[in-house]
Amino acid sequence: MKYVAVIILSLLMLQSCKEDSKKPEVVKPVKRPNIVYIMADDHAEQAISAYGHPISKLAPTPNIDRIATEGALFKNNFCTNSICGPSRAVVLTGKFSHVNGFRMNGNKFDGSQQTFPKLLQKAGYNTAVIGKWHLEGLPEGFDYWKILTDQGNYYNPDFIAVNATTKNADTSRVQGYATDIITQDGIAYLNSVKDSDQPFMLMLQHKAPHRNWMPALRHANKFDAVEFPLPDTYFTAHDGSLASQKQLQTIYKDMYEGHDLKLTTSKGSSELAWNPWKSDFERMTAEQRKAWDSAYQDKNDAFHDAQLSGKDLANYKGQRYLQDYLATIASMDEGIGEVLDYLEANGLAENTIVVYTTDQGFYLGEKGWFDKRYMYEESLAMPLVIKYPGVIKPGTVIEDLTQNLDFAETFLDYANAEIPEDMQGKSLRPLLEQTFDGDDFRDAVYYHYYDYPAFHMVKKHYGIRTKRYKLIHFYDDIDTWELYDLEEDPKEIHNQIDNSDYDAIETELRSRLKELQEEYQVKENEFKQAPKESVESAFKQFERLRGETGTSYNPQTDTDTKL
Ligand code: SGN
Ligand code: CA
Repeated sequence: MKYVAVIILSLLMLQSCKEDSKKPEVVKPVKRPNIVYIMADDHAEQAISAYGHPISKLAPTPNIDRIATEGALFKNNFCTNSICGPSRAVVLTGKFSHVNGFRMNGNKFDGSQQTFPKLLQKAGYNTAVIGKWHLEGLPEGFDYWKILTDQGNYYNPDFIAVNATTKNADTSRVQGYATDIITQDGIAYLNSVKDSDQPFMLMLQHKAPHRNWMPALRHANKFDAVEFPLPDTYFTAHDGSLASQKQLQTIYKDMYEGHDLKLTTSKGSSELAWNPWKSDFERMTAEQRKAWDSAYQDKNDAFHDAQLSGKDLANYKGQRYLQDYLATIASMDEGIGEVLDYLEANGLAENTIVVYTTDQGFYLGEKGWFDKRYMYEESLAMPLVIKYPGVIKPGTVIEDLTQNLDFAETFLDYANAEIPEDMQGKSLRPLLEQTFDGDDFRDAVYYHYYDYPAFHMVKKHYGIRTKRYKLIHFYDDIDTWELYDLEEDPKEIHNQIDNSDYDAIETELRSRLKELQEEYQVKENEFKQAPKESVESAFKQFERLRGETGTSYNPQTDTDTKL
């Protein structure tokens, strides 16, 4: 009898547990903030005016700056692995790539694992993701989602969403410009939850300003008359860094003249020069294409008239790249303004945390490059601004070392939900509220990039960055170490690894690096080299893809008649 009673009681408990897991937990009495997490793709700090870089002064981002002015700006926020999918997986899980399993683009995110949206949902939040996803598989842990397929397209993009009637994930093409569509969908979601008692968390994730930098038609000529300052490392020789010599991401060597730079084959023609993927342009409607061609006609004709070569051509390419890159940001900044205005107009601004960030930094001509991947500053840095009226003091500037690893913990902390022990970052709340009183929030960040051989052929590497120094080990094909003194050499041009003045620092960095690897549970098998043949064939394939347009420029060997 006793046993029967125990069994019945257990069954009842099990039943109530099951019901509990279906129902959101009882909301705690505090009013928990909503979270609007806006994330761009490849948006460099150099292109956000709140960070004050000369390029951004000529192409300001007033709405992103609004978040910084009303809240906090992080000056030393870094990604753990400078590439799209992996950075997003770190944000969702609060765990390094080697723990969440998503090491490089093309991996499939294990959606069954713990993520902060799932935990927020469990804690009673309504959750949504709109825009770029790029984790393969479909989002889990979201009450509403509508994602771009794969990398997404600027014009008339395809979205996957759950069909309300059939409950299947359906793909459909949406007419318009990706950034504007994502903004409008975000506002529609906000509109649908604004009157609910449930707090919400929206991830609004743009395609812009990702390659191939196609601006909205209204911005196609926005920067035509502007001359942007190209970095003084634009023609750097990469002495002392074999790893930097071996990439395929130099603006004047590797950019596709049609696809990337929107150059045409000859004067008067609207046919694009080298354009290995036609689909970005072919998916435009005839009307969009006509407007596009006429917007680009004058500058392309002027380009053909100028007959540029050598260094002049290399400089010109840098300008064209920046004009388009920054023009795609203009639409995004406008959209962010609309979202901020919406929150204000609907009485939501006070109780909503707004975050703006991107998946990783980007090169705007530093070292001659575009793209990201390296552990050098431009691509390691991840812009981050956060506002929460009444909680974060306007104009707060945070210099401490922080990472995308900390985002999940921060959101859970503000949602008053438990932060799981196995998350590897820490809540940024003490920094945001200026209550942190320890010596160092974090003395060093750990980094590991795996995506090789792949686009741009940046070799695998890992390393450590402290406030002042950086030590990197490129362990694939080449086995080289690099050490930079960021105070003496912020542009990372002088590798000090062989300079005996830095021996003591090197020893210290190596030992701290080891400790971090232990702390973060990095196993031996994380350092596998790619098979030699696959590297060779990838190099060939990407060099072929670059096309033989005859206009690539090598500042070290090419004689320049115009100099
Ligand atoms: C595409 C781009 C690359 C870029 C990767 C990764 N080429 O392949 O330049 O490095 O994506 O970008 S493209 O011309 O086809 O756009 S990421 O943001 O997804 O990591
Ligand atoms: Ca990216």
